[in-house]
Amino acid sequence: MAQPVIDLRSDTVTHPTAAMRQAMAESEVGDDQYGDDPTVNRLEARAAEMLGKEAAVFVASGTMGNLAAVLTHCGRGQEVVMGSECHIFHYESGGTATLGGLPWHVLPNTRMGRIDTDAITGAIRGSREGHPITGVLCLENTHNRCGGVAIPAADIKAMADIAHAEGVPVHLDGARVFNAAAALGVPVRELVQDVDSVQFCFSKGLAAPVGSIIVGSAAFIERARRTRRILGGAMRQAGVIAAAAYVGLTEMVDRLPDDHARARRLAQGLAELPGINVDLETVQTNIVYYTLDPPNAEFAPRLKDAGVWHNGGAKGGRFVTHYEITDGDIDATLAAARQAVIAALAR
Ligand code: TLP
Repeated sequence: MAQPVIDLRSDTVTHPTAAMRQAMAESEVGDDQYGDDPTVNRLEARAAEMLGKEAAVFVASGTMGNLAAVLTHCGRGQEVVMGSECHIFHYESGGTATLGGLPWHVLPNTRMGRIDTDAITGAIRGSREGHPITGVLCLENTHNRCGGVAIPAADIKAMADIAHAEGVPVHLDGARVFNAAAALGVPVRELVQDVDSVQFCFSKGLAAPVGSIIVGSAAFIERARRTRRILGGAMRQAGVIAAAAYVGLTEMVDRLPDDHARARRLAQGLAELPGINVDLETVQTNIVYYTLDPPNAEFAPRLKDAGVWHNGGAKGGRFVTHYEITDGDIDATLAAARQAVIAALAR
């Protein structure tokens, strides 16, 4: 019989929980474009309240949340300031530039997912006619490509304050902001208090099948609703999916530290294997990046043969833990990784 798959490619691969499926089946729905869907309304109210903001709007994906938020902040031709490792820069198909006519100003991310405050100061444009007008500063927390690091509120504030002093709003890609709050042991609202808008995802560690949300001031969210409609993202009986997202928000947040502990154990185990390097300082949440030195094209395929899926190539890759990953899965992954490394050494 084929081995069961241990799927560590991402926390996006999770299946809805039994409670989610039940809530979906029983959800009360209405036409959301008339504001009539009670389940969507309840989700938006709860998300806004948890993040300490006035309002929220439910969207189809994290990418749509970032896109709608950035387009709402910026007028056509305004410049988007972002970090060199951020998701908006790497994985959103250039949407804000393509659809919004927004040029990008990319600043180096530090190893720990921050952007140097002097660099932000230098990036914000003055009034010179030849310069684009700075439209928004985008931050990310947890920072995916920087190892899933959790950025404390003080560091978010230091970066945001510079933008705000120049009248530039700040958007946070908080796809995994609840992981950040769990890792730092603070209420999520503390992490977002200094930014103007936040996008966070229900379909990652919170395990819902679909959906993200933008939160911000009531006036901003009203404008973001219009942007969502422009993008074709205004929905009808979306309570069917909002019901699962609501279960994610109310039942899946408190268990995130379990994912973090498993990621930590995986990272420590991998770091002990010859030829595998892990920057353990950056392993703070549910993401583990590693590099292979020397490169080893066999490593990922061998893991796959052993039933362990992750995103990896000859030079390294990424594992992500989530609620379907058990302690036994971590043991099995480490055993498979050990085998793969030994096989490479024997050649
Ligand atoms: N990230 C995915 C991939 O696209 C890389 C993953 O597996 O981690 N912001 C951040 C920080 C994200 O990590 C992601 C998804 C998104 C936004 C986009 O969310 P979706 O996939 O719902 O559009």
